[in-house]
Amino acid sequence: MPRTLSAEQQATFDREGYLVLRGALDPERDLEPIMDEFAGVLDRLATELFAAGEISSPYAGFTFSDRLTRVYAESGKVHAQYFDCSLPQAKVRADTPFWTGPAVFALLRNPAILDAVESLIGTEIYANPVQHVRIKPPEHLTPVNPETGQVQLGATAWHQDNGVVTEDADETDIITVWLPLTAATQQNGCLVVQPRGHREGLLPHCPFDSGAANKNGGAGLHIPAQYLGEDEHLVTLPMAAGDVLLMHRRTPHASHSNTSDHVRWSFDLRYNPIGHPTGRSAFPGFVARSAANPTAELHDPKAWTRLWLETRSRLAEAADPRFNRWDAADQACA
Ligand SMILES: O=C(O)CCC(=O)C(=O)O
Ligand SMILES: [Fe+2]
Repeated sequence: MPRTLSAEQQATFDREGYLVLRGALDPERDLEPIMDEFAGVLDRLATELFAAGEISSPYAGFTFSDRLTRVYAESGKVHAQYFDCSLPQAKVRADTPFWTGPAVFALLRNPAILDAVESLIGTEIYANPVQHVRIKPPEHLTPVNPETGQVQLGATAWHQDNGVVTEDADETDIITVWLPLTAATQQNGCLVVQPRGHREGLLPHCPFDSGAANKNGGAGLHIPAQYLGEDEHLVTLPMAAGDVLLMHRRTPHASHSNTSDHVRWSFDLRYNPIGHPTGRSAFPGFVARSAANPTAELHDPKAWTRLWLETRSRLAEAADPRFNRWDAADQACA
């Protein structure tokens, strides 16, 4: 596998708005350290919940998927924020959990990922702070949110990533990099994309009513169905561990519900040219690669964690920043 994209791959990305790189990562070298790190995070969560009397067993000795599912089921809550490498968009507290461990940082700096991104946006690469781990639990084993009656962390509604950042970043060439840690299948909720949809410009996005807001994080923004292409033109993207999806910021995409018995586990990362607006200025990014100024690159995972800790302290004291430009009262949302 060449480390940089071929002319044909670049042309495919430009034309279709996405590109799957099969086997771009080595699961053992690139993904297993992350899974080991998350086993530790889950162990801590289970220990804390057990100590607090919220679960009757720490469920040690189970696989990651089964342990997580049991902990979520018995505590009645999907503890997604505990694992995520970003803060929530609202109500950040001084102790809001997040996870920015060294294995996650190594993924953000993974040379194969940065080489592919470099082919698309050049050598000056900023790790955009819109980054998440998504551990989507089996829907039939996961309790609904007792307040809203809605699925917690179910399907992701149709959206463009450009639509979920602020408008200052509309012209920033943000590349989305989506990758599964374990196989993503139609059954466990892999991604679906609308090929060539990136050529239609930015489509209207509407917030869900508050009851459904947990569906897609944040304000639960989604593109109303009438703005999307015909179903037969949509492409479902099963992916194996090691595969990497590159997406244009205006490619409409969604993901299925997890109807399997195991978690669907993925990361979505974003990169943009250094110095351009990230669309989430309240959150910290960092220089992942720079040929022009290599000393500006961040190599220390602890320094990355400090950026998020400082951000958390600042946001805990402040009013919620504005993350969303769309209004439910807009004509497009009627
Ligand atoms: O993983 C998902 O379900 C959604 C991911 C997504 O929207 C993204 O990577 O931009
Ligand atoms: Fe997205």
